[in-house]
Amino acid sequence: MKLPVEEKARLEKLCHQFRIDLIETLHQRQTGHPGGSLSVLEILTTLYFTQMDVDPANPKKPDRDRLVLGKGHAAPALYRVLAEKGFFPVEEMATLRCLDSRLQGHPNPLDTPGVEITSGPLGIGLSAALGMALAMKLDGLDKRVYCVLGDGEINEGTIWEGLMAAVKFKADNLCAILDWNGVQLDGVTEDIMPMHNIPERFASFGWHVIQCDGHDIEALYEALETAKTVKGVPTIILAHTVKGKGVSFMEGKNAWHGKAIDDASYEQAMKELGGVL
Ligand SMILES: Cc1ncc(C[n+]2csc(CCOP(=O)(O)OP(=O)(O)O)c2C)c(N)n1
Ligand SMILES: [Mg+2]
Repeated sequence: MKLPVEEKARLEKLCHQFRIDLIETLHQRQTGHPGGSLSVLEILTTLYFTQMDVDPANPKKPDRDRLVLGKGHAAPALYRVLAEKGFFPVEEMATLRCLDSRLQGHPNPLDTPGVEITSGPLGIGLSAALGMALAMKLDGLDKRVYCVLGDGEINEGTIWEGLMAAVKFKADNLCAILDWNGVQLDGVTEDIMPMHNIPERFASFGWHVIQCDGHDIEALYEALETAKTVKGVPTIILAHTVKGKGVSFMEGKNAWHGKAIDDASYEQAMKELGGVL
């Protein structure tokens, strides 16, 4: 199935607006994680606007698809997409990380409508997502669980335990998406902990592996559509992305992993994105 051209254009425009809005919020609040939020935007947007069955009016309806943001530090991107879906007002983004705000630095399902599980400690998301996927099967629900992982996050041993278990339990309603931006908090992922042959590694654990451009909404859509047809094993989409995507001086730079945006950088970023200062 093809994504209609108008829908693709609409979602691309949305992602551009999300980039501007995130720079605005993170500058205003002087906190947050720009790099990993900018790299995951198309992934989250494609999931929420072309795939997932969720209802902002009834966030806990039992027969829903679920998303686990393993790389929980990209919460600002998740919040912006959830706000656009209607889970809470977009204006609430201005309260990011304020005391008593529903939008904390890492996702919290007790406070934030649309958030499924706490994440932040890297490595816990995949196993949690697997538990949800298996529970859905036990409940006879034909729904899916998506788990977005960072490429630094997959250094964690718990990820590899989850990968094994998902194959053993034939969790074909589980789809992981790797935000493969090549950079983590303090450097290039291949330097911090070399993980050669990433596609072969996942395949050798028994997962169905798909690769695509993680900033190309059509490619993501097609990968997600294909994943739904894979039976008997879970699928991982290795989405090639750029950390800090869209802001030249942030792209590929671990320095922008979790840095507050100063005034000069804010002005430069807004100029590049065509945002209003
Ligand atoms: C268990 C654990 N160890 C360390 C950290 C600190 N930390 C937060 S983000 C991050 C790097 C994550 O890199 P990656 O998964 O590649 O994320 P992205 O590049 O998408 O931002 C680290 C080490 C953490 N949150 N959890
Ligand atoms: Mg990374």
